[in-house]
Amino acid sequence: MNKTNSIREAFKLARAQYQHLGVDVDLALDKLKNVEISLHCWQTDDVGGFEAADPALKGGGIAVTGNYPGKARNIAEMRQDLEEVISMLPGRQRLNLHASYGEFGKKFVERDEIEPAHFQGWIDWAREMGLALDFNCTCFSHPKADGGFTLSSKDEEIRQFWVEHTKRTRAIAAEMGRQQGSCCIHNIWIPDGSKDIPVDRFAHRALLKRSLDEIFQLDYPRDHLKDSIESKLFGIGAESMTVGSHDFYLAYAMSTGKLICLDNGHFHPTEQVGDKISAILQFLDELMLHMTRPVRWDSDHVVTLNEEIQFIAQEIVRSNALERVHIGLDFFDASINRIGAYVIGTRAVQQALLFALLEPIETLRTYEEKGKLFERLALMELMKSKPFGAVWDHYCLLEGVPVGEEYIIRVQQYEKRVLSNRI
Ligand code: RNT
Ligand code: ZN
Repeated sequence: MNKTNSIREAFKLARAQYQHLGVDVDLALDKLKNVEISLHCWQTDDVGGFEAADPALKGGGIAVTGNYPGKARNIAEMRQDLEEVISMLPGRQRLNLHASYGEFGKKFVERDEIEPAHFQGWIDWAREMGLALDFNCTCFSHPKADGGFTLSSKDEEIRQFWVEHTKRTRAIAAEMGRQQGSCCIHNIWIPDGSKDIPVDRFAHRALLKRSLDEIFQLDYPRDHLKDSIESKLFGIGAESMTVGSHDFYLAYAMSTGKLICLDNGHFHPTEQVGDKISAILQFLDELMLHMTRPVRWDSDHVVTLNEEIQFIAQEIVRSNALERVHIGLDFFDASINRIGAYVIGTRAVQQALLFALLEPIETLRTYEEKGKLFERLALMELMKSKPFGAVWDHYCLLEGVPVGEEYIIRVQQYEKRVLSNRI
């Protein structure tokens, strides 16, 4: 039997097995196909950006390690890489850009001077690619972020600088949303915090609140722009306090109807983002996720199909919230082939979603309601060895993307043909 036929046969048998358990595989695949994953642009170049400023300057705990050859050196290379990545992914993607990736030409454009025009090239390229864009203010990698505080700075000039920057990035995001006919999510993450014990946490948080109020003064149509705010527990050099903590942003989001962005690297190691989804969705219409893999700390390793990611996917699906939860990726590993990193990470999230969609949820719920807890646990365990891989492979086949290990070869070829020439 040739390879394609064996994938088809395996799928037929797998589908029958899921059917016996009351799971509709075709319905699961239909749902999966419509889930958009927002690819973070910053894995292409180690969060460098293409401004004239020094890309090595990061701060706030964004630490990229590794020097694997082939990183994108300019926007053309970045697009080339993203096109290659997307050609290896099933399903639908978006692209999540940072403000530091504008097309500024040779001129240095200050962050408080950026405009939609600097992103028109991205909007046009994305349209051709059939992608929608999401966007972020870039409140790090800048001399005015060096003091450890941006939107919560006690230095009024610095605070205003970042307020102006973020007002502008919202305007750019709204313009993206308008042109692409799909709402753009604008996410705010700031590095603000302090290494050692501060005595004026209150003032910094009051300043952050004031800045956000100023930034959000202008309303945009909700089908052009939605705002999300991303909390964090700590960063390197900000171990003792992070101004934008989870309590702070959750309270702010609750009181203003903003989206909260949950990055699963931004919590205590035993705290689970999966558990937060059904809690927050009782009060907020929508939320945003940054899917990542923290290894001992917020290390931003490439996402793999681990229990943490599976739990998040299960909770989205079990809460029937695929349309209320916006899924983005956030990792940056410079120690392996960067294109391969994207493919591994995105596929891992998609696989987690598929695994969740193939759950015999009705049976599990019935067991739970009847107090049949052994049966519930047993069935959840059994699902782990069902032929989920056969469903996934067939999905990739239908989507016309590399099946299984084929993408390893594709990544190797791209490395040889393109990446290895970037020296
Ligand atoms: C940092 C946050 C933030 C960044 C990106 C580059 O800890 O996770 O989302 O990773 O904005
Ligand atoms: Zn993040």
